[in-house]
Amino acid sequence: MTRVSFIVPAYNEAATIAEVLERVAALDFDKQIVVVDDGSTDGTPRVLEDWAGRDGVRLVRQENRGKGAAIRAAIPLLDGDITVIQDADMEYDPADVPALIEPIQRGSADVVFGSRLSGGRPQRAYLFWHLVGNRFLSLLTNVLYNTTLSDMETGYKAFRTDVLRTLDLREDDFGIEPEITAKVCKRDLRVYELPISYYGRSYAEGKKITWRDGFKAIFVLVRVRLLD
Ligand SMILES: Nc1nc2c(ncn2[C@@H]2O[C@H](COP(=O)(O)OP(=O)(O)OP(=O)(O)O)[C@@H](O)[C@H]2O)c(=O)[nH]1
Ligand SMILES: [Mg+2]
Repeated sequence: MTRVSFIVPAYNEAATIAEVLERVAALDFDKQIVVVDDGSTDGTPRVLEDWAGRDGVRLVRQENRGKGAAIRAAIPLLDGDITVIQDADMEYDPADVPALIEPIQRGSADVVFGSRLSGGRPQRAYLFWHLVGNRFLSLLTNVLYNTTLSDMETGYKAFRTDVLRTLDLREDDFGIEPEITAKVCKRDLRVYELPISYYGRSYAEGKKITWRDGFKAIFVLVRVRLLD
């Protein structure tokens, strides 16, 4: 049976982290859950106390350095065959994970992206300029790397763990998403995508990514293409 590792980056997610972890824990796989809380200032650490010491759960605490640093801190601890990045904000539904990892389990894919922009249901209908930005960044990815991804910025990415380990990730902040996409596409890996649901939240509800991260994504996509 495949063992699945979940990386859960969590920064000030007290409202949703417990539900996310319960839904992940309820999935019917052999699994490991690595939660990285770097300096949350809300009730997140208190919620996580209940999860410390549970079977297959690892908690990492460190100084706040961003989503990328959180993901990178988790990588050396992974012991599953497949790794899924699971945001802590309930935008991405763990019920989509079995479908997400299936192409890896059957031996067809090395990496699978869950796409919010290819007909998954339901989708929150909001944030027009984010949609424009995500479509543009995906188009740029496809031009630079000769791929056909519809949502390179998606938070739901699944990997063969040995492949994830070799990506040599360096970004600390949200630059990790274009860095992962670029490095995966640059190498001769089998990348698949499939539609997922997306229960998007607003900035008032705690969303943290901004237009600055969008500009940085352009820079990272081009840099990896030309230099790395
Ligand atoms: N540990 C840690 N997690 C973070 C940090 N910044 C963001 N995250 C987590 O990364 C995930 C994505 O952050 P969001 O604010 O939801 O970003 P978003 O704008 O919704 O973008 P996506 O969900 O990635 O499309 C959430 O689980 C956050 O808690 C950070 O500095 N440290
Ligand atoms: Mg989010």
